[in-house]
Amino acid sequence: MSDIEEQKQGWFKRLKAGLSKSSSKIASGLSALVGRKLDDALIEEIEELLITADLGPAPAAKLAAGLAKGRFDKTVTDEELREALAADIAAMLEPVAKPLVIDSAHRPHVVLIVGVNGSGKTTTIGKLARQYRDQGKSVMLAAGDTFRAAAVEQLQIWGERTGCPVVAGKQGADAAGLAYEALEKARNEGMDVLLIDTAGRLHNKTDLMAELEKIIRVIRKQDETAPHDCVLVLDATTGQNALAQVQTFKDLVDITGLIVTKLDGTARGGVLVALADRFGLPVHAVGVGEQAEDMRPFTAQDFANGLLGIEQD
Ligand SMILES: Nc1nc2c(ncn2[C@@H]2O[C@H](COP(=O)(O)OP(=O)(O)O)[C@@H](O)[C@H]2O)c(=O)[nH]1
Ligand SMILES: [Mg+2]
Repeated sequence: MSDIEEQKQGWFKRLKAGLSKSSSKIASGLSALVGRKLDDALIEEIEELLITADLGPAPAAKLAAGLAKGRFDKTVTDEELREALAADIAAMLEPVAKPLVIDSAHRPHVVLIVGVNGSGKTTTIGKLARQYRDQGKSVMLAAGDTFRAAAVEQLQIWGERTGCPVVAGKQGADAAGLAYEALEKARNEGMDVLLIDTAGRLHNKTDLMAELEKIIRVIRKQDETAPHDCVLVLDATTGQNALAQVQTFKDLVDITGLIVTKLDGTARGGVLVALADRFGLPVHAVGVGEQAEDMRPFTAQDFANGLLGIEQD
């Protein structure tokens, strides 16, 4: 096996382990249904199972109906159903599986990270920083969540861990001013990437919108093409609530893509299918743990196989 293949295998193992709660829910649900003829009643039960696994009503209906093609009135096996569902889910996810690409024409490429408190923004910044550092890029972090002192310290720790400079101010400092300062510094130092953390006080939507708009306005004074990406971080354990969060943030700022975290801690990995169906936003990566290396690229077939608990070679 080549190094790259070995690395891929490792990724898939970790993704599969991270998705084990979701896959065991779907797999055990399916195995309770097999050995029967695939009739309308069974199709409906499968549809319900997929809805309880957070895939969303529309995709669940589409997937269940898809199973009937060529199989109606036939006895189906567990494996057959899982393989067929994985293939159809992969086809649904394929269009949104897109990595967060750093454009070297931008110096730096500015990524604004948004999301509600606790969704995993700061941790995701640490993971992205590690990933880009491993690719040999220079990365600067901006502690734009100035609301809580702990948030600034947390980002500073990630900076130390990943060997990236952190621009931080005092607690309560103006987030936009800090973002401006960070961009100025990153430009002067010729950084490849600037990752900007933000606060996620969603209970005060007006304040949050004002803050995010101001950050964007001031960084555009230096680079009118920035931010080059605005990534919404979503916690998969919130299930269907993730859909509402996307809608809310889309109303506040121009979201360019998603990163979905905490897939290791939940049986709700199916929500990725619902998100893809509803919004069609790129999914750049998924979080499967709290460490810097616990982020996987989002690849449609791997994810679908992981979700259905299918072995992969
Ligand atoms: N299990 C797990 N925990 C995560 C993941 N991402 C973040 N966390 C944890 O979730 C909590 C909140 O994360 P944090 O990055 O501080 O969220 P923020 O408020 O959006 O910045 C922390 O305890 C993180 O360690 C993940 O992918 N898996
Ligand atoms: Mg944070």
